[in-house]
Amino acid sequence: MPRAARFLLLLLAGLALLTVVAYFALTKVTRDWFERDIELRSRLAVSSARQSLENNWRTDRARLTETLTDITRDERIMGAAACSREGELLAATEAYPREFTCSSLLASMRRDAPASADSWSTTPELPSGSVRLSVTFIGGESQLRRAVVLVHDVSYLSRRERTTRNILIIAFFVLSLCAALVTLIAARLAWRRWTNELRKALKGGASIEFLPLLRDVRTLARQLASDREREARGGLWSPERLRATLTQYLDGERIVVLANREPHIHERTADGIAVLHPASGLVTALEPIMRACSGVWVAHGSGSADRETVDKHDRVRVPPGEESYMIRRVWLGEDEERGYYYGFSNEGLWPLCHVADARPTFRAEDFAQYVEVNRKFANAVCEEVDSDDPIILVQDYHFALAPKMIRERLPRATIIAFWHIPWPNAERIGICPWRDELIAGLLGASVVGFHTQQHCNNFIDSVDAFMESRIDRESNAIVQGARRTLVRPYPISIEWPVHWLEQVPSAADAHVGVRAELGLSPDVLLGVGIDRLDYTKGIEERLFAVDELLTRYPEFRGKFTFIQLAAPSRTKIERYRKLNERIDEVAAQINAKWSTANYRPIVLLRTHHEPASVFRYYRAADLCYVSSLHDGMNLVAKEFVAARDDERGVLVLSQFTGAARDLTEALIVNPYDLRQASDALAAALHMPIDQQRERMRSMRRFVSEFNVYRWAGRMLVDAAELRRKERMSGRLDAMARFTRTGNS
Ligand code: ADQ
Repeated sequence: MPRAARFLLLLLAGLALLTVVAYFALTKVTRDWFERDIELRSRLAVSSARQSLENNWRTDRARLTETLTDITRDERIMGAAACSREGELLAATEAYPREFTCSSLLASMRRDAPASADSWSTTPELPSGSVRLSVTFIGGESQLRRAVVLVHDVSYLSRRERTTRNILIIAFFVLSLCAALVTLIAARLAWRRWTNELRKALKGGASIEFLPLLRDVRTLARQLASDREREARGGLWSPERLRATLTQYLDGERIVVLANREPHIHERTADGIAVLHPASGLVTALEPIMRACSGVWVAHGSGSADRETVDKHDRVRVPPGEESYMIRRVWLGEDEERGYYYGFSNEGLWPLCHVADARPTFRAEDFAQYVEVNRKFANAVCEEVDSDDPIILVQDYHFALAPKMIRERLPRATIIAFWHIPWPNAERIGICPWRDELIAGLLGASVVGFHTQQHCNNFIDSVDAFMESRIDRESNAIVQGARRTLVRPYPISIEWPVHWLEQVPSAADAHVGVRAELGLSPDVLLGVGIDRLDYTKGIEERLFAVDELLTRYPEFRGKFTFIQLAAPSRTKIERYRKLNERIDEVAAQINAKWSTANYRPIVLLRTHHEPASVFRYYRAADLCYVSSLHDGMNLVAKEFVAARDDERGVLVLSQFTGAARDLTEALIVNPYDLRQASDALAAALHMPIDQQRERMRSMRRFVSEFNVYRWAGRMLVDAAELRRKERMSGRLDAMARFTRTGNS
């Protein structure tokens, strides 16, 4: 509860207490005062009629009654009576209530008052309300000789008490209102003072040691405000919104994507030419963007039937049947592929950027091929553009040099370079003999994007360590001469909804179908792992975690099977071949340990699966375990979430993936810690349905909102903003030059 509200509540409680105390105190004081007043009046009334009362006491009852009637002329005295000392009623006015007999009154007085008292009073209740009876004695020697009883009307006393109570209640409400108002005003003033102070501090009033922090706060606040504004304006990101963004911010210009892997591969098979979709996170993310925006995707033509399917400009329209964009294929010779792809990219940069216990290998001849192939692709890109300021998306570590090469040919181009894998710290980057070339190459881009802020920070530190440039930390930009390169985090995602799901059976059907197909018991609990066969994915550790689960949780023996889909990848590299063999060995070892006549704990499917088939496995599983040892993002985790429209299934996710920052409702584990991982697997298998639903629902909400259209849209909007600024400053420069020439 806010402090002001707490204060106000306390104040109101205090006021209420004060009102109650004041009410009782005031009532008591007024009562005492009225009682004393009545006594005084009685005495005065009786003493003024004393002579007449004494004269007629026993002798003339009619005159005595008259005298009593005279006394009742006082408007507050309702009746009067004269009693003898024996308790006999001698005379009484008409209105005197006969139930108050002289004998009972004198008896009560004898009981309650001291013998010397010359007056006494009591307040009996009558059906018509309260009255006060006062007994006053007249006469000499014996106190009880002559008693005059007066009946006083005290109804006005109750009226007064009611009025007092009402006034106090009104006063309480008025005071409460005032207190609330005062608190509100005080709180607002305090808030304004605080925000003014903060604003002053942010404007530079703060001491110097806080400046970097303040800069960060300012940048963050600006970013959040503009994000919020943009998001509020556009709603959820979708292909339509992305198209609209392209038209609105970039005049509908088409996009040129440069990526090593092509999204549709034409392969020669026994049944003719087939179109395959590679197992690649980059393709999974980028392909929906191209379908939404159209343009050209420049890639290595790697399929056995690729050459047969292109036109004379090496282009082919895709996807088959839809044909919304074009692939421009670039052909590589064996040496080029060996040096650029297997060599420098995958034996050098891949292990350099992943902390996964693999040593990078750098060969000068590989790097030479890398340079040449980057130039070849950069040239192909420049051939595909249709203006001198196109929008070009350069993808991944295969093309670190291409942005600079393209910039040299198209100085006005908007180039966005996205690095799909982690960027390590400056010390580690420093071990690459061509680190300067890599960094300089990337700085040819207008925007360099990474999945996380940490990777951005590492990149900026690397620039700081190895390059001649100015770092504008306020806007996270690198300034070289008149050019700026923004360095920004853009966490990648998947399309939403995933179009492949239209071809996939429901979760219930997939559950039955997959188990039957693999010869598993229909009620076996199923875990699934889906990866390219890569040592960074932690497949070995994953299988060991299953072994640990069966060792420590005997209830799952014979009841839990883990299916590993592993698409062969980079098989020409020794490290990957060894991994292939090792995974086989580990799976066989675990199966030998726990298998029975009709039970297998590990099912290893070491083939490529088309996306619809991958999604069927996601839907059939009770859990998905993503155990990467280091991963930029990992889209498998997000795909599993997208597949589960039944809101069932549990995601167990390595803390070393970018996705662990987004999918916080997954069970997050350290994949090296087998005990912890096996505990998480057991927790997943034991998890009640409603908890599964709650977690899955929340993750689905996140992925649907932070989808790949948002990823692309934000990069394009940032690039457009930079482009607008550059055009503006270009125009200003031209004007300045014109003015100078005109003056000279
Ligand atoms: P990848 O290393 O390829 O991506 P990931 O993001 O998990 O890793 O994507 C893998 C893709 O391949 C998924 O779409 C998955 O469905 C598919 N796939 C995996 N195994 C398959 C199989 N056996 N058969 C068919 N398809 C399979 C790189 C980075 C990641 C980053 C992405 C996107 O390493 O960190 O998330 O780029 O930026």
